[in-house]
Amino acid sequence: MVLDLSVYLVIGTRDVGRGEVGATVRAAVAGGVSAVQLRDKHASARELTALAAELCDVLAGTGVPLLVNDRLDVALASGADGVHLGQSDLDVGHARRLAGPGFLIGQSVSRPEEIADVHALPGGTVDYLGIGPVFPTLTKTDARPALGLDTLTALRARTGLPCVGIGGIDVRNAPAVWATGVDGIAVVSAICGAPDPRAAAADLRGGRS
Ligand code: TZP
Ligand code: MG
Repeated sequence: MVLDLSVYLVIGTRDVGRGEVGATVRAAVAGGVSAVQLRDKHASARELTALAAELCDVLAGTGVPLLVNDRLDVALASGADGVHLGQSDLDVGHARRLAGPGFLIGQSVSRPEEIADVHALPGGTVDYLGIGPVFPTLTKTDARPALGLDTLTALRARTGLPCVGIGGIDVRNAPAVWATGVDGIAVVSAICGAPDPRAAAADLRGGRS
């Protein structure tokens, strides 16, 4: 699976409603979303596995990978393409050992030390970094303080790994985020909260200069 992070949709049942997750993903992919992460902090393991399997079906044949937030077990069990892990989740070294090669692993970072930790691991452990929150966001209640564009630029410059910015990104500020040198922008509300998720995805993609 080729990793195109350009417009990376992060979605869960609290963002659009249980019945709307599949339809929103389908519309967003039609608009140009290139990667999807299922992130649902309130779903049980069973609910999350069922939803991930449903999204695997939605994405089949599109070339768009599905990653599951937090839960490597759910990602593997459901047939997803990868997992996205934060600093308090299963560490990426153990995750790679369990998942083997060819499975996508993303890691959240917001400090230089966290990037150095990734660089200290064997090459190929982590496929991409999620850097954020770039701007203040109401979507993640326990988010760290916003980094701002200058810090995002500086963090991005520390690594050769693909990077995606996340947090408070919308169609207005997306061009400034692209200008930091990231490989993609990750959004929840800019697509999930839009009246037309397909058009929102297309607008975000179009902001790349
Ligand atoms: N991680 C850092 S900020 C964030 C996550 C999951 C939430 C992003 O949501 P939004 O609505 O795009 O600001
Ligand atoms: Mg996590």
